[in-house]
Amino acid sequence: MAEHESLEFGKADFVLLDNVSMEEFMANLKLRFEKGRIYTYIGEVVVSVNPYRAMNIYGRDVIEQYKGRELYERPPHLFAIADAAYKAMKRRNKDTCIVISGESGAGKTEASKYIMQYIAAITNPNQRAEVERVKNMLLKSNCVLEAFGNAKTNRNDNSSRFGKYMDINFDFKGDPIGGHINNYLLEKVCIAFGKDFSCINDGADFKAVADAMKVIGFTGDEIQTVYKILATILHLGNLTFGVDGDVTLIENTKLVSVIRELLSTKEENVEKALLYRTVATGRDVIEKQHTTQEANYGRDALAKAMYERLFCWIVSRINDIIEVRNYDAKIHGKNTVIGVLDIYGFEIFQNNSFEQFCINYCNEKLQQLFIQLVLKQEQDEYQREGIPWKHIDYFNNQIIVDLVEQQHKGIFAVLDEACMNVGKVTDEVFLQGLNTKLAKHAHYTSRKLSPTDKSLEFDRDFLSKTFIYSGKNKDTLFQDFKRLLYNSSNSVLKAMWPEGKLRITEVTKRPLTAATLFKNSMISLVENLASKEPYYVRCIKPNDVKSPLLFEHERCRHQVEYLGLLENVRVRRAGFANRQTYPRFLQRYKMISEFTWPNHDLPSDKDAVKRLLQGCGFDHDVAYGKTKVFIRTPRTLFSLEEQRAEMVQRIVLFLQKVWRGTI
Ligand code: AD9
Ligand code: MG
Repeated sequence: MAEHESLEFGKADFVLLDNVSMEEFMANLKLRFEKGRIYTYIGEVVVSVNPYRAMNIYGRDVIEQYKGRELYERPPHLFAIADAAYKAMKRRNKDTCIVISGESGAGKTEASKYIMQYIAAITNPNQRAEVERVKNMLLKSNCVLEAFGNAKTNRNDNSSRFGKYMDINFDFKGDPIGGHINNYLLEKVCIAFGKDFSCINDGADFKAVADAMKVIGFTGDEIQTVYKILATILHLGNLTFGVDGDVTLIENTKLVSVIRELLSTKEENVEKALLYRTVATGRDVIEKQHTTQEANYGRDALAKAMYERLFCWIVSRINDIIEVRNYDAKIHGKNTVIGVLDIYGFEIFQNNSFEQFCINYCNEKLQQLFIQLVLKQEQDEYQREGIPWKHIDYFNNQIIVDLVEQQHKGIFAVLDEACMNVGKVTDEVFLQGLNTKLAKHAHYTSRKLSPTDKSLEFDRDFLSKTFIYSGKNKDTLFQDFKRLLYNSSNSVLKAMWPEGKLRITEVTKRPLTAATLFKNSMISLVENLASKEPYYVRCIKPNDVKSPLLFEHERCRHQVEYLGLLENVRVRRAGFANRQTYPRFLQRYKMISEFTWPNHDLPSDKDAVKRLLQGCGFDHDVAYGKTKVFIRTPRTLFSLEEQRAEMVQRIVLFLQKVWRGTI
């Protein structure tokens, strides 16, 4: 529980509320926001409210105040969480992760940057050149990825259109020695020609991005190619098609020459790929002319696919460069990891499409992980250990997650099945499938099948009013484009499109659908997070107008509700900060009590731990389970640690004297 803060700023930890009610929670959140205290704890979870103004709380001096301190010693801050994750990693050799969640515009990306900056600032005290290099690259890579992966939406001017999970690897000294980025891209980035992405929008910006890429280690050729791809995407946006009789043609042929040049291919190849597709019919291969509609569609798919491929290629190049290479670190020292997850937040627009569905499903998955780790496991353990416990109710959203991802009858499965249908109008098959398979699901409301109303409705905000256009689930890029790009004489570009190598008759395998790919990537993300010790930052967006002054009560209450924060407080308040098995506890603290040092003669380790804690006067702050002792407040643990450090020191001095023969 955080100290050093006067009560005029409200309670620094929601656990300290007099009554755990929504009213008190909201009053405290509002008061703190208005007093410029944007962070508040729930135990070890940080709740953050976007201040929408520059805060003078991230400087070097503040970093120093948090370095190496315990969570409750200082006012709540992201730095404290970053430090806790770092300490757990360093002291206890644990892989940890920091999961940042909240809706679009709530401040996740900003938080992830401050966390990275903090870790960079507190590591490498000896200024090792190699470590400095790695740190610099990790920070720079962030800026490159943002330039390509963020865009303005009506919710956030700098909205992440990709999810990012970054692992930072540390050596035995606790210094960063490398990293790895997983990106969770939305398959078909829904932004027409990427024109909203800042790196394309603004020439000056590209210069800064190019410089950052150079520092990271991209070659001149690579940067040139990136530039050419961006230019191609822009030109594609201006390309129009017309008809002459029954022949489809390109209206502005000059652009084709420009694109040819940029892509280092032959002019007639560009034209052909834009106007025809090659189809295999039995053993014959024929060239089929596009209608203008198909040509338009093909051009758009090409622009999107090029952008997406470029982004993935940039990530994989960055990974090549920042990967842990140091031979010594791999062989000898331990190599532990802190992961930082900054993913797209829930979003509900006027028109919601496949992308919103994926984003919101992803957030449901993360909420489920939070429930599993924070609410469920915790309560399960108390029950298992026989600790008196009154169960705390919460909405378990597993049912929503199942609704989306269940095999055979989940929404994704129904969608995939509909997309297998050749010939029929897929959207209708999809809706029919949903109505048949999910009619009885508690959270699915049956839909009309009118052509104008295809939106799905769920009694769950994140998924509500979504129109899943089935076309977005398929790999829609004509093979001809893949071959065109693969046959470029620009080796960087060629390498991005290896599947273009296949001849038309060799292309048989149906690529996995976007939904399946996304689902698989989410499942493995959650597995990965679950294998680490998690720390949470829960971001709240105070208003929709980016105002530093406005705390829209209803808007915030709603977020508190769906993030399950009140349940979090209840579980935390009733719960215990720390638990250890009896033998482990004794191993660590037995030297602080005459009853247990060097060995105890009590009937069991449990009795010995009881005796020890009674002796220290901490008996009131603990509970004794079947196999573990539970400690309620961190302060008790802290005090045990202090006593232990003191005793260890004394024992060492004593032994030194014995060895020297002075005793
Ligand atoms: V999205 O899901 O990617 O659309 P985020 O990532 O949650 O969203 P972001 O971090 O981009 O939101 O924050 C949105 C804007 O709020 C930023 O561009 C800042 O202008 C503002 N912001 C957020 N956090 C802070 C902060 N700690 N201090 C000052 C902030 N401004
Ligand atoms: Mg973001």
